[in-house]
Amino acid sequence: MASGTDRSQSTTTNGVEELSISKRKVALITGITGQDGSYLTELLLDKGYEVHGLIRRSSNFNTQRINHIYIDPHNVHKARMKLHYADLTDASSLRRWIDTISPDEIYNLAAQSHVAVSFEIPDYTADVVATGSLRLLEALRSHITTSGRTHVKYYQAGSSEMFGSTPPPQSEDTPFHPRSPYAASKCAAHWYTVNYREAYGIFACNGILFNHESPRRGENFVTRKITRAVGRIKIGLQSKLFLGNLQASRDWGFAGDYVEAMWLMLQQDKPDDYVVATEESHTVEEFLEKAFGYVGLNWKDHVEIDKRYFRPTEVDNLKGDSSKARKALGWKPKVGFEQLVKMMVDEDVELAKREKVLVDAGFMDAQQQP
Ligand code: NDP
Ligand code: GDR
Repeated sequence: MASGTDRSQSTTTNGVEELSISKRKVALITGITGQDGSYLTELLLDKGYEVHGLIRRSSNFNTQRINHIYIDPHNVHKARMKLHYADLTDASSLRRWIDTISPDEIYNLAAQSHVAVSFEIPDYTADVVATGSLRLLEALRSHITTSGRTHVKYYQAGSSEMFGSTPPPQSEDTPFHPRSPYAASKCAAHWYTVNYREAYGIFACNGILFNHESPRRGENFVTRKITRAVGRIKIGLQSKLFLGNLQASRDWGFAGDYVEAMWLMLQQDKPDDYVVATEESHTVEEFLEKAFGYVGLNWKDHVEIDKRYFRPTEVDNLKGDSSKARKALGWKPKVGFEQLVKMMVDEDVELAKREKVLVDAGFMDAQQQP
């Protein structure tokens, strides 16, 4: 699906089309195939942007979350989302695409984003999350220097994991104490972003986002792991769910709400850093109670603890203070905890029903997940 297109290929000989294209804002998103990338793309397309996404090469297509908004690039009148191969570990690709696309806004969402996995592949996590962000900032700095396009804005996907063991409520003034290679790498990316803002005057913002979930959440994050299991247990495709620490507490919001905060940060007159959170925290156990209870099940009948899912160092308690974002950006979450759980369970019950049809027809093993 990725193409080698550039902006000039989007223009036509039709004057009206060319005018509207030249006036259109252009966004570049890394991590477009991820949960947040898909919601942000929808938001920006709705606002009339042309959206370019960098995707990495994989042996299977990794574009499931954005397939529904993909239009063949040969359809120049309609295709406003374009995909290009690049990788945060490949500086030359980042530099080339920034120069070719000439974006007005860059959203750096790409990451090895799984905290537990970062203990298994720490070098790679640092390479993508920390040094990858530095590569992108450096490519942007070089682009601005050579093109004179000083208005380009940059968003860095920071994380509440940076606060780690510092007790809640956590705000922009709370000291970082990262508890994983992932979190330490996000701290580096945060400070690279601050430094490029101070050293070169680049419009660069850090969004310090607390956990945000959705039916598009990766299936090995705890909320989706739970709602997938609830759906499959309800439909009779599985009976047990193995989890780790149930006492960790998280400030869980809806991803669709959080991408709006990213966009708002880049619409301000001055660059700054913002915490984005619901200001409500719940334990994994509370999530279990709500999700299983919603479909009339008792989580205690199905959940077993597996030590494999405990982390060498845990983040016990996250609860954000997002008063700055609420005041300065006029942002607030629309979806609350209960609504989020129901939205995810509803979608995963439907997904399990579709799986059941395949299992019953002999096209899929019940143990197998698509
Ligand atoms: P996902 O894991 O769903 O998406 C990560 C994206 O990064 C995917 O598109 C992935 O591609 C891409 N990616 C991974 N490695 C590379 C690489 N080497 N080069 C280029 N692209 C790469 O994350 P989310 O959408 O949930 O999160 C978006 C960002 O926000 C991440 O940086 C995450 O760390 C951060 N964050 C997320 C929070 C959350 O609660 N969701 C909270 C705070 C911060 P592929 O599809 O091929 O795997
Ligand atoms: P987190 O999300 O580490 O907060 O990072 P995750 O859903 O992985 O874990 C949340 C909490 O649940 C506990 N837990 C389990 N976690 C997983 N994944 N699997 C289990 O079986 C399990 N059992 C219990 C964890 O120990 C933890 O305490 C997410 C990611 O999106 C990051 O990229 C992002 O930066 C932060 O949120 C904010």
